[in-house]
Amino acid sequence: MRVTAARMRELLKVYFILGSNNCRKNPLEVIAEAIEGGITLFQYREKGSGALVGEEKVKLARAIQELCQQHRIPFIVNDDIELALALNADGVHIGQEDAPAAVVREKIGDKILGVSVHTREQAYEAIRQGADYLGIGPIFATTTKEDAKEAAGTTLIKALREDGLTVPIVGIGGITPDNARVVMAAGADGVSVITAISLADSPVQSTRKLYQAVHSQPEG
Ligand code: TZP
Ligand code: MG
Repeated sequence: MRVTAARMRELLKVYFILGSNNCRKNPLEVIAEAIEGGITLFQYREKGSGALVGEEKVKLARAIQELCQQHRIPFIVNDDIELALALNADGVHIGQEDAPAAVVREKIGDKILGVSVHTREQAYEAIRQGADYLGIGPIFATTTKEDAKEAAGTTLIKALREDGLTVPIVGIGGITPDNARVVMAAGADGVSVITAISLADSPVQSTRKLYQAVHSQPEG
């Protein structure tokens, strides 16, 4: 059975993304702390300079998946459909440069499918092709993604909500405990972050703060 929209919205609340090159210490330690702090979903995104490949990538993926399973945090793989299938991951996340969402949906069956979109057209197309949630960003400036587009703010999230679209949406890019509320107020169901947790002095504390920001009442 496909994930329900209601469950997907809950999973997106504090969505932590990480690859080995996003942290200064052992990724497993960082993820353990993030889990302790309250992340709701995890994505393994092993890419960019210094990223692991081949057996090393698979080995780390397996270790992270095991940790996530112990704590019942769904484990999503970025881009690498074959790895997701080989590990029986809970889902995959793809961008516009990857295979079309419909092709990926066909391959992964009922696993969770997330798609990054940058325009209204891309958003509707991703939904039509079977996305369970949309990733929208970069909302704020980020240096984490080497080929990231310019910060686009919350315009697209707001536009889709004004259209009446209820599909689960997560914001990404430069999100921190201090600006997470802005993303939620625009209509996102949650926030996805890399460095706000992976490079925090205390990943536990930073995750707790993100969790609080996402669950706090909108200002006004
Ligand atoms: N896609 C858009 S921005 C981004 C990705 C993967 C990087 C987000 O990283 P950070 O450190 O949370 O800004
Ligand atoms: Mg991709």
